[in-house]
Amino acid sequence: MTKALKGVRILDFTHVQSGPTCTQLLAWFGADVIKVERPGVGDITRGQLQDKPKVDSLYFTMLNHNKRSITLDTKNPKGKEVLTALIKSCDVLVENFGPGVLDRMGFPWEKIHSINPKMIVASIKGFGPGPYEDCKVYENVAQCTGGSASTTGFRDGLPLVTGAQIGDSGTGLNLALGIVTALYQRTVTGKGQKVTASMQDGVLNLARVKLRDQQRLAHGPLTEYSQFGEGIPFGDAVPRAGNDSGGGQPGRILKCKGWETDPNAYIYFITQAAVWEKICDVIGEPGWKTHPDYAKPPARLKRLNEIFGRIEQWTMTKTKFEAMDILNKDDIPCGPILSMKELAEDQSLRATGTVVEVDHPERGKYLSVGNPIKMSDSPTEVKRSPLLGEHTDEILRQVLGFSDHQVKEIHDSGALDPPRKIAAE
Ligand code: CAO
Repeated sequence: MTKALKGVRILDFTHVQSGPTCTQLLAWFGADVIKVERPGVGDITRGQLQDKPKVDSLYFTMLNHNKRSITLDTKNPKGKEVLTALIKSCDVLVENFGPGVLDRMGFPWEKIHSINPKMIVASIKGFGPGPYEDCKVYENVAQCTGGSASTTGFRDGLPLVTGAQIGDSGTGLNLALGIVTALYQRTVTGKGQKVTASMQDGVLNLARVKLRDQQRLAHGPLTEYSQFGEGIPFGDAVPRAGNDSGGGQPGRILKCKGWETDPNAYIYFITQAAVWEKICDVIGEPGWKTHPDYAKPPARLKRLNEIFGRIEQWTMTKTKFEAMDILNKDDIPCGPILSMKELAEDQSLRATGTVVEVDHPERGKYLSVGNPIKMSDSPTEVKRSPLLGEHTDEILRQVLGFSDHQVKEIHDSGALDPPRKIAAE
């Protein structure tokens, strides 16, 4: 079976997390992804959060599957020649360098476009044009500046960052979509274009419902927030709403059997209006089906603490999985809080390839998250990440067509070695 992006070649200048998630997805769809890394160092994540000495970290291996690695000093004159050849033979250049790095390297958009007018140049930056455009950005900076942190956490606590990497992996997804869209447009125009995705924009896009609430606030309190039922006035900005649901159906995280010792013995429970009567039966409050204080959603909004307190009395008598089974029989929306341990051991996620075991020559077997997007005609095989520079000669010869003599010249030039330190005079 063929792969959707077979024949597309990517010059992958990405590092850390945001960019590599994008190119990993493209590689899973079949693109030939050539990761260009600094000689001797490589992507900095190879050596970060290492669990085994001198072995590529899980941080790196889990973000760089299915790619080939070439080391190249792009500040060396011969290195620049090799980079120019790569630009000529690739369809897309993807980068998430700090602002201005590509220009300082001597490869601004205009130059790349003149070398290869069909090339798509795709970039992730922390911010779009504006006061912060020159700033370097990491995940939590994006969460804080994109509206996520100010709306996450409890009203009386600090702003919180989430564990899901919405700034990095979220923006990587946006860029991947931009790239395939530009590839599609190129089939009509024959031209490349610039594609940019900023991490602040990406986070704000995911925090869209909170911008919705910001505008609703001008017309009165946000009645589905617990704060409303508690009689606490709203300020002029959307507050943190704890575990309240972001939609129109009130929800909460509730304790389940074992919560005293298990930090994940909880379930998310949604009091969807359509199944309210079933909820009343399950928790043993049939009288609430007709009682004017509970029967209709607007009446319940003022009593969410009391209602969820009563539901929790019931969930505490069940494990999260027992509660899930019982509630799902009645179509009551809920979800157990699954730990990473439980997800790692989940056999259904293994069966779909969402959790995969990968073998690596230096670290042995490890688990990774596979392709979250499933296509019936472009299946994903997850292949281990490359060692630093593992494919340098292969790329010089097979992709760029350099002769033995030329390859020797490139080696002799120092373009494939770490820059030599010049002794102080
Ligand atoms: N050969 C020679 N030099 C190379 C090279 C190569 N193959 N690859 C990279 N370099 C050089 C660059 O040219 C640059 O040099 P100058 O600063 O002298 O021009 C240098 O490496 C550093 O690049 P950088 O600014 O991208 O890296 P950093 O570690 O200082 O910053 C980061 C990292 C992530 C903060 C920054 O890249 C950034 O803001 N990126 C955009 C936002 C982003 O993607 N953030 C997500 C990070 S994951 O949380």
